[in-house]
Amino acid sequence: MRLNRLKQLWREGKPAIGGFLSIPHTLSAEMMAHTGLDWLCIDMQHGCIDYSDAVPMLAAISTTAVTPIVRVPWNEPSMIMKALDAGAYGVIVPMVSNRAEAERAVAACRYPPRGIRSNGPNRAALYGGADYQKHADNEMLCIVMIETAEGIEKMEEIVSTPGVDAVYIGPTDLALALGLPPVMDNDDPKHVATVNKVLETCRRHKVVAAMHTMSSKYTQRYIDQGFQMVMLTADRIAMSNFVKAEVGKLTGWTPLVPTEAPRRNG
Ligand code: 3PY
Ligand code: MG
Repeated sequence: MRLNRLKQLWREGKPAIGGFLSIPHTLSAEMMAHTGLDWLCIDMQHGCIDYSDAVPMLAAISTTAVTPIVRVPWNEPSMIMKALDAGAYGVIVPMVSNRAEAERAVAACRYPPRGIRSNGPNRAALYGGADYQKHADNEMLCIVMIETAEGIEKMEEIVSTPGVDAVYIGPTDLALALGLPPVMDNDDPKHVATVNKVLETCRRHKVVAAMHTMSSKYTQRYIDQGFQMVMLTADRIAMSNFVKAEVGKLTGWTPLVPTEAPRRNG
């Protein structure tokens, strides 16, 4: 079976840097897969992406050695299983708030007797190999998100749930849970302290700590702190940031403010 490269990197104590895909197209997925990132996550929670978009995007990513991950819309076993059957090598499960929810996510990622995953790796066996079912439990990543008030309170029981491979912080939901504005790359002392507490809890339980950013500055900071899974950027952010920066460099021309289209008065 094809091995999960992220697991290999983590065993060697190395970080894995990745990106999110919110645009429902194979071309943007394939282009992002050719940028040097270790992993790409097809975001079915907040991205404009359906299952019929996600399957060809997984095929596009697998033209490269990039590890394909799916963020499922919710902690729902049938969606987790469909993502894995389509060839995701891991799922990111949002808003996990306690041990029971973490166990539910883990069980959906593992075949019996370890879990409740149903057999049917249609595309996964093409991508992973004919012996997929024999080794899948050891290669598929169950990554749960801590980003709710209850999840912060119960991080110890979530992080220590057997079968959880990594704990992924959603910075903006985490900020809301702390009563702060939903800001990414957040320096609020309350936010920083909570992020550090998740990292410390992960370290104690030998679970990978994962963090979501919007810049190389913060990605570097989290790598240096010991996060082993860090998101650098997303397709839509990269596209929009690059063009805005280029537009900003031009002189002798006034950029159109897109929301200010001419309107008829009266
Ligand atoms: C968050 O910021 O809450 C996330 O889940 C990142 O996508
Ligand atoms: Mg979130």
